[in-house]
Amino acid sequence: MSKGLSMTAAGAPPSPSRGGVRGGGLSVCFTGPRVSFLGRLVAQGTRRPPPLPLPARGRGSKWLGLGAVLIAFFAAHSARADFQTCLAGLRVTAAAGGVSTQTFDQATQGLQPNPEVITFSTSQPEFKTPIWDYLAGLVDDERVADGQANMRKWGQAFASAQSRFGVDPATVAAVWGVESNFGQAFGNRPIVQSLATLSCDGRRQAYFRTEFVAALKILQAGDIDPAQFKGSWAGAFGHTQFMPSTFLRIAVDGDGDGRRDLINSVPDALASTANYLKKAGWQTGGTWGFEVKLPEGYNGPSGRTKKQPMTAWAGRGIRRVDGRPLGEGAAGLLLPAGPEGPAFLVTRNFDAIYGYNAAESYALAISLLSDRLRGQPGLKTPWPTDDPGLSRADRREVQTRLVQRGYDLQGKIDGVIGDKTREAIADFQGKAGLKPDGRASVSVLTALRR
Ligand SMILES: [Ca+2]
Repeated sequence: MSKGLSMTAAGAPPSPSRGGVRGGGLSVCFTGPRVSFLGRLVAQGTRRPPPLPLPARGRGSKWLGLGAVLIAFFAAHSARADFQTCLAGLRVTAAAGGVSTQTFDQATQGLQPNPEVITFSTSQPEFKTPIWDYLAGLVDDERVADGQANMRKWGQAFASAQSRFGVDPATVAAVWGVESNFGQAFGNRPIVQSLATLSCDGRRQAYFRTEFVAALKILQAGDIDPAQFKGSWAGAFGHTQFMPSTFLRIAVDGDGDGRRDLINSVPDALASTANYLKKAGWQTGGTWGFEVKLPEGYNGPSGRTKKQPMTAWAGRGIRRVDGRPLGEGAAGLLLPAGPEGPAFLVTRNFDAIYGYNAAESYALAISLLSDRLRGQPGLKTPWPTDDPGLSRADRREVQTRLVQRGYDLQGKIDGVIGDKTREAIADFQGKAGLKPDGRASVSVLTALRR
């Protein structure tokens, strides 16, 4: 599930980077007073060693240098020993969970921890992404066109998922589009290695141990080819970025070959997504909600979970922007940017999408994309900003124009606004007399086009 805002996976831990906007810009930081074994590995590897307490000068420096090398050597050696000790414990845990020793030994033979995933799990986003930037990248014309093409291409699989689980194609397609860009972005980190690493160090080790054991059970059942078992740093994988435990509970065989393969089978992934939403309370034939217009000076209740009957909302003067009646049932009033921005009445189906990845911005992205995939127009009410966000096509243009002006983006014209792009934008903004906030926005693109 999606990804900054980029890494969401069904059942994945809330992460700074879920859902579509896969974020770059992760700084190396380890929290807490304890230097973890991976911290030690990193200290020995990619990070510079700590400064020496004495001036490293003159005769003594050679010996001080040797001392630092020896310390690093023993630290790394000890870190690896810690990981092997941890793996031995995981072997016992996995066996208790029904994983055969053969499965465990095959999957973990020669396994080394990957410090990079700890870096991801402990890093904090440096930039708070405004909702309009988040949505502009996830719900753009390109994703709508790709989604509609895929709905035609996989029409039979969508229809089959709908008849089995009662979830309409546009909703399932929207999840697919946000989770993996319709199968274009799965993540390429080995799942077993990532989860073993996260089981032995960093935050939420108990959670990741459960996922680690679930991953081994998937391999043991033969659903996924071990060589292809790759995904996000947190262990989400496949077209719909399920976590292993979510896979065990929810994944279904959509193409009838007897395997549940969310990596190679689009029909399996679509059916599994529909099953997820159904289990999360999806009401067949219902809507996620709709955009509404508030009466002037509205100061009544709001919030996704504060549901009231539609009649109560109508009584408060709230109308659909398309002029149709509010309809039946109950809804909450969602105001993602306060009463001055777009407003939505959201139903239990919105909550089902929210269950996929617990962020209202994520659920709104899926909902708005599904409307666009149905051929409906976008939002009527503008976001309360004079500098809106950019589509991925526009973000690529920003990157292209930055490179033309001599900025080094390391060859990446990918529409993903990571640290390098942000730094270049901020520098350009400063020179252009704009506020140097590093945001890829309309004002920056306009200035770059001059
Ligand atoms: Ca299958």
